[in-house]
Amino acid sequence: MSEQQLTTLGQFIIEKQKDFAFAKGELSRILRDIGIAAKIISREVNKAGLTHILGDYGSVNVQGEDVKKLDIIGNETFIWALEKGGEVCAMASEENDEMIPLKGAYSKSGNYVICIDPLDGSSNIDVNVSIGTIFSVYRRVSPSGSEPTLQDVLQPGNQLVAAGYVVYGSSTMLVYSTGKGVNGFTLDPSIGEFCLSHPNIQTPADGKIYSINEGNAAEFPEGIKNYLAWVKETDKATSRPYSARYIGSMVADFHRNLLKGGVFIYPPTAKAPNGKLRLLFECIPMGFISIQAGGKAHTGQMSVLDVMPEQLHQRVPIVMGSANMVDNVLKFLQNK
Ligand code: FDP
Repeated sequence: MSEQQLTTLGQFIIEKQKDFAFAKGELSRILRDIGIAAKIISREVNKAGLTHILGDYGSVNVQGEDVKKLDIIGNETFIWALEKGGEVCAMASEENDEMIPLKGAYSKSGNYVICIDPLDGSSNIDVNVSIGTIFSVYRRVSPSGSEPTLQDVLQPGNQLVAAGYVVYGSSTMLVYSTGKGVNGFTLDPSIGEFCLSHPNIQTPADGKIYSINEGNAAEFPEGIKNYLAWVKETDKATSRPYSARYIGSMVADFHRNLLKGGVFIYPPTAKAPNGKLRLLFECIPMGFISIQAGGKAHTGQMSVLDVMPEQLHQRVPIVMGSANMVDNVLKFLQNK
């Protein structure tokens, strides 16, 4: 693509602001700040092996400096970027037990809150496998200018204003939606900009990929065990057997399935009866993207966007991806 044809994330956000009557530019500024934080984290991820930021938080390097884990760096980068902006009054992070009221000069009067998983797939950081950032944006429910409350962040996905993710893979991509479709941007390191590379992403209704940690199969519900036996049968009409693809880094597994068609499942297990993934930080935002791209996202009980969060770190089972594949998994779950 010639440079004259490029659309940067910043240009795209400003263009799209016109879609929202009465928009005051606050959401646009939040998305811009998220883009800046993502570029900083991408830079840190890319040089992680060189600069002693792999490994456990709490240790000290040979120069006597604190070794910061990448997920701590990710968290701090988002707090810094959002405090500077002033549109966000509070943040909830996978890294913090409690909600974080932001302390920027204008934060208290910010009309939005953000939920964030700064570095998802962290068990993959030390081995140079793709990882990601997941974010979601809500309007606060407490009055502007007051102290933000837990109710501001404990909102169901059907109240989302925007959500998205960044995947730090063979290239860095930012994918987001404000409820009017899904667009993907690839970071061009030569100009330091996210450029529109995947406009209006539509996920295929069907696919041949299933993504699940099958090592836990003995603990899965009967319906999922039956589904896993079914995907391995040979049947030309339904393109079976399917392919198993599981990186163990949800953003990367999700991103591949979004583009190629597939289903991502993290079911309940005997050890984790609500599954492993977090409702606010992982399932709602990724479910929103899936649905916006024409896919589905379900807990087995209801659409993930209809779950009313009760706790910051609540977990839910999740089935999400290509619409027909999700429906099929749900059928197996119902028939057990
Ligand atoms: P991680 O623990 O490495 O941060 O919820 C986090 C997550 O990774 C997801 O990114 C990933 O899909 C899942 O956990 C992997 O869990 P299992 O190892 O149980 O499969």
